[in-house]
Amino acid sequence: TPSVSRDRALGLLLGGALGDALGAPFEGRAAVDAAEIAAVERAANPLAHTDDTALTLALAAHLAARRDDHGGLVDPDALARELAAAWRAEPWRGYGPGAARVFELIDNGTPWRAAASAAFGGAGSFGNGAAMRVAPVALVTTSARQAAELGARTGELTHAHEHGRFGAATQAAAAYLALRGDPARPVDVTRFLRELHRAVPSRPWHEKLNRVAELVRTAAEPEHAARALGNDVSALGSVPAAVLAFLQHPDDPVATLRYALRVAGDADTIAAMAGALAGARCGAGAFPRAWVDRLEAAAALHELAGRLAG
Ligand code: F2R
Ligand code: MG
Ligand code: MG
Ligand code: MG
Repeated sequence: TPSVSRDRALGLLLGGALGDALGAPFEGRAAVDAAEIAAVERAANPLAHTDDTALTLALAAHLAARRDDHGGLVDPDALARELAAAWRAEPWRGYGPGAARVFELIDNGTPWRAAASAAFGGAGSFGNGAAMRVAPVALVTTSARQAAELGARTGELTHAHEHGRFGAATQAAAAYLALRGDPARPVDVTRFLRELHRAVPSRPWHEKLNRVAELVRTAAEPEHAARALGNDVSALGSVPAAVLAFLQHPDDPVATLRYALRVAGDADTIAAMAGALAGARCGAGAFPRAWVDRLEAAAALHELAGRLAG
């Protein structure tokens, strides 16, 4: 497999962080309009990230350290402890209540499988927390299928419900396809979505991905996409909208981010996932310099991109 350029590795990481930080003020809102987004873009304040980026940083650091050691791609027990340590260090980053409880158990020594399985009365979490952090998996894998499998394995550390895992698998495969596609050729939407179908053996996911295809075909507005796909904190109710935001504007990361923010609902997370896909395809240079300079996590993301590229 040809190597990943530093620009695209950095784009994947910065795109996720920009979506998270630009979307944070809008999280939970029923609607977001273009003027509000423009005001957040124009402001000069630092762009603070939330749990989405905090956990992405922890996962990316784990992948980079494993790569330097020539170990397996992940060490699940160690990764679970590192994710829990990221929560412990900054519990105020906006974590979901289920996630906080799982991390607290792991941090206190409970094995991750027991901790994740105990969530929500034993159902496990179907939140999008596994999907929102997973994009860096695309940087160390060599096929969409492998990205999906590794994504699911990193997801089940906290998300025992199948939809939590499927969300991570879908977003990981999408990030792989975005990263490995030729940016000089238009994205083949049908083929892209066919690969995502293969990544997730699940009727409800296939049904959502079919709707994504139709919404691309009709150039649906974000408000309509939110109703057709969902925009909530569940994986099934947010990952499809993020994939759609990317596929609506695959060669314009700023347009992808704005579309994702206007989907509203879990805006930070939908924009983080969409931004990672856009940056993976178009590279870091496609984001406005002024936004990147405001990112609180910029230095850490640059360092990790250097270690994960190549
Ligand atoms: N949690 C938030 N934002 C709202 C709170 C913000 C915070 N209080 C603040 O402003 O400071 N954002 C972050 O959480 C989402 C990722 O969630 P994750 O990590 O999957 O967490 P959790 O708690 O496991 O799941 C999220 C919610 O989904 C519902 N849910 C999940 N599984 C369920 C099940 N089996 N049965 C019923 N409900 C289930 C619950 O409502 C969970 O709280 C991202 O948006 C991130 O930005
Ligand atoms: Mg968040
Ligand atoms: Mg969120
Ligand atoms: Mg390197």
